[in-house]
Amino acid sequence: MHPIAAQYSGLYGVLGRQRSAMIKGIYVITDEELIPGRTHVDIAEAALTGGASAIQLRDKHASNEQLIRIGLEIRKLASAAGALFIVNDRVEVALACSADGLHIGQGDRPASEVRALLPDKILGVSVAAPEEAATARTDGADYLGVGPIFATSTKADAGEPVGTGRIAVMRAASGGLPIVAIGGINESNIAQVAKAGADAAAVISAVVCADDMVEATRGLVRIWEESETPG
Ligand code: TZP
Ligand code: MG
Repeated sequence: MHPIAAQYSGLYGVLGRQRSAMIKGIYVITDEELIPGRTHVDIAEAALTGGASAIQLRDKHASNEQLIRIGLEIRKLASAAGALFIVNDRVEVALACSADGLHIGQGDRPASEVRALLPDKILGVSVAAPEEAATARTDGADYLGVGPIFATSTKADAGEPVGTGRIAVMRAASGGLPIVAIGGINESNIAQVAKAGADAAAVISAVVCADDMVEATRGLVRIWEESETPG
């Protein structure tokens, strides 16, 4: 490697470790389609009040313009709460809202391309197989989304549940990147996810469909803190 390139790759390595260290706890993903009238901002505000450490703005249908307006609101709320703000899929929205990061799946733009566009942001990549985990790391991912851990009806094409055992398998394949477990996680099973060694648990319906979103988030945070494994 050219010495200048080596110097920069070392710098990105340091930045990456700092970014990765912030991925922990309860990560709430917004979804306006589950409960009519519950907006992305309502969900984010409640989740942050309840102690979520990260909010992801996820909307497959809204325009970039609409999402930028919403994202700017969530940006302010997350900053005030000391939480991370991550955008799903949309590079332009993440940039326009000064989000902390972007989350992409295997069907989105390649992670290496997104990393080049967003050198300073947290980059999360959903992975289903150990080879995808290794590639995501090489491409510059800061954390891996792994799931669905349990059955979920929130994402139609999520696939069969992989179980909590997949968390350790993916971590081994990723060279130690933080793992965000997702899919069907709720207050009755989140302790298993923490004990399996996940760094964070991402939830949609467990918060968005709860009668009281603040209390639901608080409950998940409490169980997580009681159950997480050190390190
Ligand atoms: N990716 C894998 S499963 C899933 C996503 C976005 C849906 C998670 O939703 P829920 O309601 O927490 O099961
Ligand atoms: Mg995607």
